[in-house]
Amino acid sequence: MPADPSATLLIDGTWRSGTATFDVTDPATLQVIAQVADAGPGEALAALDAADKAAETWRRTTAEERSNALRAAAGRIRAQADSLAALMTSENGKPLAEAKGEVLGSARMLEWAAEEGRRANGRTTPDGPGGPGMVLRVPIGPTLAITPWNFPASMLVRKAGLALAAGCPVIVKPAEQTPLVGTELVRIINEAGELPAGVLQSLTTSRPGEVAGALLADPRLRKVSFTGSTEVGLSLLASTRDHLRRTSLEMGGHSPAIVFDDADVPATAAAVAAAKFANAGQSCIAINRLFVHRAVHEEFLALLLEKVAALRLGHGAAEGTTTGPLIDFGGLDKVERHVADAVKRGATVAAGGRRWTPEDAELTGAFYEPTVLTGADDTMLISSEETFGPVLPIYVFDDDDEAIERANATDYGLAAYVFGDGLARVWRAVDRLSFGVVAVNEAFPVRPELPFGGVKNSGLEREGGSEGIDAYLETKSVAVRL
Ligand code: TXE
Repeated sequence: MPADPSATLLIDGTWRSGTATFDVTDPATLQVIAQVADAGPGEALAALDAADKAAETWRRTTAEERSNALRAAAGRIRAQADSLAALMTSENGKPLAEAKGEVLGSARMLEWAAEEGRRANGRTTPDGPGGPGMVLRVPIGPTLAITPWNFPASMLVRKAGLALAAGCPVIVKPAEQTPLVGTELVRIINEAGELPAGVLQSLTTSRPGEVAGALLADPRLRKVSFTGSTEVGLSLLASTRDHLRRTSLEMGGHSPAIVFDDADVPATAAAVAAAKFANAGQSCIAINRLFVHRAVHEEFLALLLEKVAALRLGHGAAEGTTTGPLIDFGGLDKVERHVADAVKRGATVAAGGRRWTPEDAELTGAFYEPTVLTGADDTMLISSEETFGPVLPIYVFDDDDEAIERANATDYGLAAYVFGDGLARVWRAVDRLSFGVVAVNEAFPVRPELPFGGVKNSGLEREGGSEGIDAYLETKSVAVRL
């Protein structure tokens, strides 16, 4: 750690304090746990100057050198997984085991980026009039990564790792609620990878609009990669009206899950509970609408309710906690609004359905009980808006086509889940679901080797897979006359 713990701005190879700081709080207790530097537009532009200078240096390193740097960083992250997880839990609230899983997943993503960056091959074309043609893949240039609070390690490492592997300098801007683990990861990647100044930089700020605004107004910024709300994502896209630049957006989802009547019901109940209630439901791929075939509905519900009854709310760092608080009371209000609307329109609360009142008086955060609603229908708010909380509405269906059609009836298109055994039936659903990611009998469809991202209003471009590297490369065609 540096002498001044609020020196959280990494600009041009030096850790700096800002002219001001802002507080970071533990969402379970609402206690202030740290103060970090509050960057403004001036610091943002200093970072862009350094990134612009570093772009040529970084591009000229070999793919192997970049790969080695990322691999070294991944090893260091693995070695420090416990302390990074504790830091994440303190600012995000998720249980330690989930936080550690996310840290280790981030190391795997870096390792993937390290490997895949070495395979960013172009191609040659057959002879034209005077000779062959070549298709080169070249780094885009300085990039900005704007990341959310719900997965503060994996979102940041995914974007930064893929950018660095492709040969692009990257400025990361972690969410204001969770700047600590992101800053620590930047420190580790920078040190372990021995990165040249300006290649990886970090801006903590409570004024994301101003900081991003300064960078977006500058044509030297060649790419922005964003995960967060639809509103902010669309504003980033609008900024390309003045300076056209590549934009990767991941703006949430409204994931359906379909449970066919030939599914392994106990395994499906366990997978659905895991996919829904991880991170207290605050995930862009959390199941938001669960369609269950009438023939297995009763058996499934009983098993699901057992799983939900076993969940334990509490401080993420406490032994046995499975479910932490929501990030803030704004998130809680939205959850309450959705549940009240569903109940008013005829849904039944089968589990939860209210704020959690802990015995421990220190737990003053926004806790909400894991909730299951039965008798949901497509008119409810919860059926069209992303809840981003621990609430699972169940819809009963009789016919596969009907379930697929209702599952597709959303403006979002990030992830969908299918549970069943018959290959043809499952395949038909996979084929017809309009989503960027489809999970088959699987609770966690995120793997480094699979491109992650959505269609429709869920976003643009992909992270992970070879597509994840492509997102940081431009194509340059060379026509040769010999
Ligand atoms: O998102 P914001 P919030 C959804 C989810 C949630 C809602 C609001 O439904 O309830 O969005 O969450 C930065 N210019 N998701 O308010 O504000 C901000 O600092 C540039 C889905 O937290 O979009 C942070 O780094 N950047 C989701 C990032 O954008 C700006 C994850 C996300 O914050 C900015 C999070 C601006 N004007 C929320 N304003 C997912 N896809 O998983 C804010 N930011």
